[in-house]
Amino acid sequence: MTAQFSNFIAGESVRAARMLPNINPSNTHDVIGEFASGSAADVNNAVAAAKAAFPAWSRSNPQERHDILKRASDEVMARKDELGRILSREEGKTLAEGIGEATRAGQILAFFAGEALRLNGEVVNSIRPGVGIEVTREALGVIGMITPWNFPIAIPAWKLAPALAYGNTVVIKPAELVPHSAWALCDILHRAGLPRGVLNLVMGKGSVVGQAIIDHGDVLAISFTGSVGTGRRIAASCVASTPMKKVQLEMGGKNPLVVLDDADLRIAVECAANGAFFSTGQRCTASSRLIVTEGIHDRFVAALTERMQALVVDDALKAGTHIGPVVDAKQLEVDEGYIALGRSEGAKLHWGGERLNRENPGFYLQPALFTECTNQMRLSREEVFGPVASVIRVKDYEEALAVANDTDFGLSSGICTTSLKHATHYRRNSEAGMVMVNLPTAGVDYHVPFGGRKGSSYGPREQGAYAREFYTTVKTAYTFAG
Ligand code: UN1
Repeated sequence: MTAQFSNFIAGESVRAARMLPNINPSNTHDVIGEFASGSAADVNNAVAAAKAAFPAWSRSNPQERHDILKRASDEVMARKDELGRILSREEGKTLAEGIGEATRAGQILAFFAGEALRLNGEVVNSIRPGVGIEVTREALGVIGMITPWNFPIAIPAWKLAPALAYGNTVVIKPAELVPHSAWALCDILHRAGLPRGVLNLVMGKGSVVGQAIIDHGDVLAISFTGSVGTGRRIAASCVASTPMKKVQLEMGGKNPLVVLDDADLRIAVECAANGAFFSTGQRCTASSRLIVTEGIHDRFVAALTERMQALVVDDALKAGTHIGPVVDAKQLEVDEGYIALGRSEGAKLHWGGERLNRENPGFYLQPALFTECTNQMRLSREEVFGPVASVIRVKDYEEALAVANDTDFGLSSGICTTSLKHATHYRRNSEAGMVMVNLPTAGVDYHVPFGGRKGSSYGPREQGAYAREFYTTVKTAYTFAG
């Protein structure tokens, strides 16, 4: 019998009227389990539980919040191989990537365990005699979270951990393609000792569960990672609702990786292969525009093609696989649509882009490299969210920088160069939230701010101590002591 996974509301496992199968993208015969597909009524119950739990949790001893998050971190670390396997089986990134992501989730939980103790304020002199000013941070209340399928455990962890550390209560809806990882994380946090109602998991469809969370008047803030279109709608509805909701959006990218003539070719190829194709290119930080100066262009394309030919595309759980399958049939259709579009726009499909058959039926796609691209093509402007990269040839550094910044997005941006002058200039002038020198645009540390500009992000940064900006609200208290 297929395993069944229920929602988690008010400290109880709650069965849903409808269930959705969770299918392994490496092998569509493999049904991982049936997961609750919640309703608006489930969301109402979850929000009511979170609201009831808030007064006590927001005033709880920071040592208690620390200890719970630390216990959860310890369990994630102890079970990282198993959790990584759960993740890779439902999402399709390789087992090494899955274990790496589970480890990241464990590290995030430990970091925010410490943050619960570190939350501080300021004492300021007033301009009025005898008056003292205290600036403190307080928890917001019930926070709604809507998380994407491409980081099934790390993104729930980096939203949940700060929310809980600073004393908020939560209703979370993970992406319906990958509920198992989020379910496992919530199970761990619950057993680590969270009081009932502090964390509620409602799985299911965005149009039902996500919408009900966004529309609920007792949800005071929404943290969302996903597409620009959905993000824009969420922000508009957060502003239109009463009371207005605080909102944090992490959306797409069309991240440039500049390769200059003086780059170390080996490093540049590694950055491009990793940034563009690892995790099947399904990262908002993926390097999808490779902007290459003409002196190194042909050598770079040849070396990158050779590197791509050595990448093994296969079952995510199989040893030796470098690139797992695309997440599902719909995303595969999107990827293939962009490959066809690129050709019709006049870009040259230099290598890859073929569908592949493997031992089991899955959504296997060879990474695709386009050359002769312009930055005006839709292929170079729209996020594909697959293993597809465009090479854009430019004359010199100045043109490379201009092309890199000519985008509606601004998440991550990279440059490969041995020139201190160009690296420094690029760091200062790149219009992105994160800049990488001789490193891939994707793959970030967990203890520093994450986020971007323009169409990539909206609202305060995630991760590191900066996360407190979203997950707390500031109070300025004036006291006249007489
Ligand atoms: C990373 O590149 O390490 O959805 C993180 C995403 C991002 C996370 C990327 N929010 O791809």
